[in-house]
Amino acid sequence: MDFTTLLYTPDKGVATITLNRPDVLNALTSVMRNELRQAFEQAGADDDVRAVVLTGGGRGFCAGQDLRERTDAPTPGVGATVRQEYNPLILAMRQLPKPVIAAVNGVAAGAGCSLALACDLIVAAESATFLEAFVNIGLVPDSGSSFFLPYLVGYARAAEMAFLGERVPATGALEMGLINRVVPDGELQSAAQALAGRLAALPTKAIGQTKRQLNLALAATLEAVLEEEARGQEMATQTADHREGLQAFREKRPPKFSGR
Ligand code: LHQ
Repeated sequence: MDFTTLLYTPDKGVATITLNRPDVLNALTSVMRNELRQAFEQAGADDDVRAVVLTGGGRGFCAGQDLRERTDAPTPGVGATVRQEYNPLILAMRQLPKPVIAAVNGVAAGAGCSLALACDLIVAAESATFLEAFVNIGLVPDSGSSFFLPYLVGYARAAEMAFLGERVPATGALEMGLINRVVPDGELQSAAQALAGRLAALPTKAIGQTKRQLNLALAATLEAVLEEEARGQEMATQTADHREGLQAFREKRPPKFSGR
């Protein structure tokens, strides 16, 4: 299948999906979310693919929702967007019975951070950063961040990241258990491919079932948290602070939030 917003490259058992909107740090549009889900489905349907690498083209991994895609905030239908486009993508990644590795080459922000966290393993370049950017524009975590974040780093660190929306450098992310490995920038792709190659040579059915079991073991259901996130995002997009956050982003100035 031909994609317009990403590259899909199967090679020796490893399918590499490269987010390909580098000018906007691979911010997610509706087309891109749908293509991403299709790419994961394609990897799932192809028996020759036994591991997947997700990475970003250019200097960013993924800056989350494309904030220029929405021009008339508040958007009443954002809950539907989360339910119909983001949530099925996160579930497709987590339900894929094959290992998925994020090769985080630069900033992973908002839903872009969620996308990385939905992978099974995360390898990051030294210069990569992770931020739960939602709060900076008056929104709440979505796309599974409020599920995966406290599970990975514990409540206190999750709350700090989600409340403050600050950039966490790759080394800090490694220390807090958010990610698996940090490698020099120039070695990221080869390190991720080497890890994926190792995984692709392992018993794929057993790895798939192991993934299923580990996910089952996470007590709360992901579906319930995803639904709560969709409801919360619907509420947050109706606020004055979200409008101010968007406006400030577009005008390249710090936002002045009012609490309304
Ligand atoms: C962007 C973006 C972007 C468009 C950088 N969009 N252009 C939300 C709402 C509704 C439904 C469901 O879900 C969600 C989930 C979310 O993901 S909400 C969170 C959305 N993401 C953000 O708020 C992050 C916004 N971006 C940033 O804070 C910064 O750009 C980061 C920290 C990611 C990177 O900073 P820098 O490295 O300093 O790069 P930059 O800011 O200069 O960005 C480079 C270009 O990319 C720039 O364009 P320009 O034309 O000026 O070169 C940005 O405007 C563009 N860009 N993020 N999300």
